[in-house]
Amino acid sequence: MGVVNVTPDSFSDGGRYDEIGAAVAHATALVDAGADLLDVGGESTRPGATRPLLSEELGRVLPVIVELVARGVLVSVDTMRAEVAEAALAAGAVVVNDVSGGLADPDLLSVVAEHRAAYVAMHWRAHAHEMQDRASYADVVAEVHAELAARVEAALAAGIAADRLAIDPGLGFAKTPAHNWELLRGLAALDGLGLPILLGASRKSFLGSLLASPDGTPRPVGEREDAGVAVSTLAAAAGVWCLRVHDVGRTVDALRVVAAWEGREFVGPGATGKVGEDE
Ligand code: PMM
Repeated sequence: MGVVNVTPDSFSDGGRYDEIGAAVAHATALVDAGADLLDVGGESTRPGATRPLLSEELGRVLPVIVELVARGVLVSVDTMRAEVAEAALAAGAVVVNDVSGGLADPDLLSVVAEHRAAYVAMHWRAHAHEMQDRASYADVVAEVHAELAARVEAALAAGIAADRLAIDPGLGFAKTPAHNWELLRGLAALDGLGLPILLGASRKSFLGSLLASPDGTPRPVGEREDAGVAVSTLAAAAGVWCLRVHDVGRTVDALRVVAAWEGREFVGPGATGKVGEDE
């Protein structure tokens, strides 16, 4: 899943793709690099961010979605709002990626159900301005598992079919770096929910902290890509279904390595490489 943030303030690429033409060009490059699906979002969820108006969010994402759908690209909309999900699905998006797992806007789940769309329920506790105050757990793996299970129940109760659901532990959302690493170590526990797992680690601040210089300065956003690819590699080897990333090309290379290592054929757009083909 390639990330297309159409926001002026996202932490990693905010301000770069906030104009339709630039966003579509960026999106097309991600598809060329091997993305199966593009996640178009118009609300920054970085810690401390303020929410855009509904009209602003719609105005950012809809023109880009319309353009990408017209080009035959599979589109996911990254939104917490029922109205945005409705408009995006009507325009041809096929997945709703809701970082709040249906908590921010309870109407969103029935919109997804009515459209028979796919739904990603991410673990979430609060909007960006207060989420880091909620980063408190006795057992982060058990609590994220339980809270996600409740969101899955809500999605099923709203009429979303089980085979249209995926879950995401929500790295960085109401989580400290230590919580993120614990969740990654405990990823297998989420398998208990029996659903595909999506993971978004790309460029996140826990990687900046991990790679901080000796004086404690976090590694800048633009220099975290190799660490993100390392997380993607390990996650894919652990069976994660979908990786939400900014650098699609390098991630696809990593996934090809994992497939070759496991003796599997790489399945992806434009995939031609088979294990051993050039020996
Ligand atoms: N992270 C961000 C935005 N949307 N969606 C899902 N499902 N999982 C994530 O981890 C996630 C997300 C924030 O990252 P960005 O600002 O780089 O898009």
